[in-house]
Amino acid sequence: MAVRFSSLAKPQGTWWRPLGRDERLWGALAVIWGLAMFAMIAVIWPAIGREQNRIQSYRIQPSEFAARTDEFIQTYQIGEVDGVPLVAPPPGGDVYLEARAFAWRPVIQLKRGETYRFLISSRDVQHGFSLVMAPHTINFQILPGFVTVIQLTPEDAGEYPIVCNEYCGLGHHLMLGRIVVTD
Ligand SMILES: [Cu+2]
Repeated sequence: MAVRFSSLAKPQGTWWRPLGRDERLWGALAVIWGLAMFAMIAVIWPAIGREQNRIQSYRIQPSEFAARTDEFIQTYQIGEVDGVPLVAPPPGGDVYLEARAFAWRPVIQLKRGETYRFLISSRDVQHGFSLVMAPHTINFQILPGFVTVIQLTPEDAGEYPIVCNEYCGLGHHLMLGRIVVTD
């Protein structure tokens, strides 16, 4: 004798409700809009956006990066700001920026309209690098053992904070770096 109602038996007929016309329409719109947003991020903004930055990263030992930062500071230091070395690298040159709990070093002075290659890494734990400096809006993670390389061309003179936006410990909220752009 056949079991007519059992969780093990296949239900008879069309047990599921077919999608209605409205559901199909909204489903299609959601898929189309999802693809449109994907295209914006992957194609449209990289093609027309001024703030885009090509981020590269390489492996490096934290001690090696610290040594290069020391050398960079010794070569181009012009002063001190609140106990942190102030460094003015030559236009077109490399800039080393090291994050550690809970500070950035050095303070960097740039010339407006010149392009610099920034090499950024962490000495200890994961930090975040967040900088809003026209035409750039930049936000990424900084990991010990990796150096992140970006190009920056400041458009306007002024002082710009570098914010650590990755919680890195009790002093996280104090972790502010600085870029000074001069004419
Ligand atoms: Cu941090």
